[in-house]
Amino acid sequence: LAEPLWIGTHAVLLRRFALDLADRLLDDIGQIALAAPWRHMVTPGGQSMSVATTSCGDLGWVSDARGYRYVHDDPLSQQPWPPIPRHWLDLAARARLASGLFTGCAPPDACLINRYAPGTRLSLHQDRDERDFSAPIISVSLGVPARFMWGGLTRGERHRTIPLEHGDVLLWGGEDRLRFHGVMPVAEGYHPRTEAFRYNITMRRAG
Ligand code: MD3
Ligand code: FE
Repeated sequence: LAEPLWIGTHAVLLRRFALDLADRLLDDIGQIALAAPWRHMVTPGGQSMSVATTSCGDLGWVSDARGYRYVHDDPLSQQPWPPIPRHWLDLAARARLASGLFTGCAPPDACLINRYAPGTRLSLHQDRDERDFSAPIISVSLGVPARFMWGGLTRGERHRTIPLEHGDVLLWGGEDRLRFHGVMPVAEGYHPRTEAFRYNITMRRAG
């Protein structure tokens, strides 16, 4: 396994950390999307997001004209989101151990899943809809690679560009928790397990 790459005092990239689990994670995502289908959330400003999303866990992230928030039920089905698979939580715990950080933190209770088609991007933003900023966010990248933008605590600050590939795990919290970040438009590509798509899982403590 590659050495942890520290990109902040409380942010670490574990390259290929989830590679041996990737097939299973993708199968799980397919199952989750049967119960909670992919959708394009509408921002409070009225724009439809190019990234398709779904969620699992006790809380799922939604956006509409009223704003961004976490909710217990999928607004499409009006049913609870599917649970976070046990082994996803195990993966999050192992990533935390590998980082040596965040040992006392509460486990994730929310998981946002993003799907990027070619040309899809996620513009620079902060994740601040969670109630608990002390717990880290753990992300897993799957499929077609992307260039991740890693910014500062203000929108105007210059950002670094970090390639994220199939199986890469990124976790961050503490003083890096409120950094601006985003994903550059995903290039046309092909991955044997995901074809033209990129998927990203982010496990969070929202409640
Ligand atoms: C650093 N997702 O879902 S994951 C998101 O690849 C999101 O789909 C991106 O940003 C994706 O909100 C990036 C890595 C990530 C996520 C949130 C962060 C890095 C972060 C929040 C603060 C700092
Ligand atoms: Fe984000």
